[in-house]
Amino acid sequence: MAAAEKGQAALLQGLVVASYGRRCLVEATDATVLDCVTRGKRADLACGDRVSVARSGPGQAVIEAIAPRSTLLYRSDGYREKLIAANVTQIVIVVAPAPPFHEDLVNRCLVAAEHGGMSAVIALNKADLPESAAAMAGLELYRTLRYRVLALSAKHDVRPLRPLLERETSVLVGQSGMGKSTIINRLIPDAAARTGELSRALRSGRHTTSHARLYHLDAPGHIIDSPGMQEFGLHHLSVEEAAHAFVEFRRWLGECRFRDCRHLAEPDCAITAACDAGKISARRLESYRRLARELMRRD
Ligand SMILES: Nc1nc2c(ncn2[C@@H]2O[C@H](COP(=O)(O)OP(=O)(O)OP(=O)(O)O)[C@@H](O)[C@H]2O)c(=O)[nH]1
Ligand SMILES: [Mg+2]
Ligand SMILES: [Zn+2]
Repeated sequence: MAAAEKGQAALLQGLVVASYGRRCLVEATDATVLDCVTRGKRADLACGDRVSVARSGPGQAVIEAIAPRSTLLYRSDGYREKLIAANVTQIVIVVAPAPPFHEDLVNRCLVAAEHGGMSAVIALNKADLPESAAAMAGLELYRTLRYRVLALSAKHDVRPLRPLLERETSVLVGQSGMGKSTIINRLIPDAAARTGELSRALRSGRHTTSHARLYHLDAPGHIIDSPGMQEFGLHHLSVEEAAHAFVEFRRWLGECRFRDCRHLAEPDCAITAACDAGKISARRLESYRRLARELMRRD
């Protein structure tokens, strides 16, 4: 009786395909898309969340529960957290030769992937541009760290990326203007129509993405487009966790003179020694140190 009154029999399972604060679009298991609101002030849903919803009107529902997440990708600065995507298995970091990309941002995306238990791929888009050879040379470093690095041109051919997406839930992340949405439009024909509608509605020549959006691939797998970012705050990490997320540091961690070494300027630091010996790239160590100093200012 109580259960029937609460309408529990009518609960539907679904997948959050877009999230806008307290509102989100949920694709139910019967493929209908419902415009949903959360209860109370709850606004912590992310694209990719699995939810239970109760219908509240035609095409509308209320979120009743969020299933435990296997992964959660998010940023955090000193003040707030920004959820990017839930339940993704893989992060595709999209970079391009132009506009120039920031290596620190790539490193921070990799740190977030390592810390969050997701695999990471680096995709150099706009391979049709002449500057792409130099950009690819700069990315060789990541190959030596055993990350997958590939080149593609969303304008011409996204095939190099396809096999990596099958059976994964991937999220495209990176700076604005790298071509994430162009890649999505190439992969998902239906997506192009949707972004086209949006830009016609807004009558802005710009197509910059404002919210994450999940799409289904024609093969098994899902892909999430996300808004471009300039910074990737990692204030939810400790300095130790940050060091551990630089994969090539791991074999030396624990070998410094001081047990609480932060690998900045301490004497007999195994990480500094490994860098001096050419085993760790100075670019990566500097990037780690910028992150560590930022986290220490927070503390
Ligand atoms: N030459 C070239 N230009 C491209 C390619 N892919 C995308 N672009 C261009 O790059 C610009 C930005 O592309 P978007 O797909 O909107 O970039 P985005 O990463 O989604 O940007 P945000 O949504 O702001 O994060 C557009 O003018 C695209 O036409 C490519 O492979 N080659
Ligand atoms: Mg975009
Ligand atoms: Zn050290």
